[in-house]
Amino acid sequence: DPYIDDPVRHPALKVNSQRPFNAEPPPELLTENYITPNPIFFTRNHLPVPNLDPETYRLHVVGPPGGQSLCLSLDDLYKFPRHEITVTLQCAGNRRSEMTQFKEVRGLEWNIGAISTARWAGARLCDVLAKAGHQLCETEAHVCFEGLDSDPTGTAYGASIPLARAMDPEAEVLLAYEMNGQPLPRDHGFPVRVVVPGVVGARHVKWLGKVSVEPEESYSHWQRRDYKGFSPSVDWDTVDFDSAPSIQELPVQSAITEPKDGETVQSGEVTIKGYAWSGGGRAVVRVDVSLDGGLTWHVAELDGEEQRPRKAWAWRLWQLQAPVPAGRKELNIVCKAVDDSYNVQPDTVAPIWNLRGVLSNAWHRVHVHVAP
Ligand code: MTE
Ligand code: MO
Repeated sequence: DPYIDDPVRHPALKVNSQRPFNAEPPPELLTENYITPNPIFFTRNHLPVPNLDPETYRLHVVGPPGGQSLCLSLDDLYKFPRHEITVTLQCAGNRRSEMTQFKEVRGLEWNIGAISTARWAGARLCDVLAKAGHQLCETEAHVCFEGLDSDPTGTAYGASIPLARAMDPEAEVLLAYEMNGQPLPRDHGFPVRVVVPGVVGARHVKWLGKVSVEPEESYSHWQRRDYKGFSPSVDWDTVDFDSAPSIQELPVQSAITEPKDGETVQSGEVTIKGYAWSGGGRAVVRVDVSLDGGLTWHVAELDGEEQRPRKAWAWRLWQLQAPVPAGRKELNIVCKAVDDSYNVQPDTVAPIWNLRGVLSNAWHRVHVHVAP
């Protein structure tokens, strides 16, 4: 059993798959804290968790022709300027179960919890690449990452991002060795992972073993044959993975974490809570909430966390206290977020449905009963 050595996990996690381990926190725990506690941070593993020794761990950074390749220990990484940022990480498959309800898709049945937020610390990727002699001359190049987790044939997890993002100090791409003030937990990439603010979870390669600059995107399955979006008309017989770009920045997203679907709420006043986030550093500027399925709207109160322009890497938590209209027996609660490019969420799943069930960001809907 290649999974025998996997770490012990928190019992509150909702498990979608045991081997490999995939799990999300329940909605009400997800927005209890702005920073997700490490033990309940969602986990998305494609392979068994490697057990790496921090003493012998080395990160290989391939240098350019005429430059120097680096073989970095953890202590070597600590010598680069330490950079710390709050970043929300979301899986492309978050909220996939809502797509499944519309029409079958292939993938793990994530509810709304394949998203979490942490304070990450590490070396900036641009500093490490510069030390190896890389420059931003090849504007079309890509930085490829390889994990130290692998399948029985020895194939490692891999992904890539454009070199332009990697070399941009303002993009704040990290080689992170700390998560919320602790060494990374094993499930989240101990001892080193990539953190790419504003970009889909799949590029945040865990258990990082190798970094190289290549003329093409990573040839990994997860870069080329997965994590891409398609028209609702495309099925598994007609899909051409080469025809679509790999997902990088994610679209605007929000969801309701309280109350839960099917719950009974008191008459009088109802409190609604949730999260909202957008990719690419775009800030969430507003969350609209409806109690009547989208006929009339209230504006939710956003938390006070500071959002830097074009570097809003972390989610906003929001809440709304609203009177329950007299005589109502049920409420169709809906939320939708707006980001600072005025991108909005689509109202239904149908026009964004895709065979892999990624990029699921339709208005989130929760149906509750009102206590008599
Ligand atoms: N890195 C490696 N090496 N192996 C993986 O399976 N999964 C990716 C990414 N990095 C993965 C990986 C995916 S799809 C996601 S969504 C995030 O890690 C999840 O990170 P988390 O488990 O820390 O939440
Ligand atoms: Mo993912």
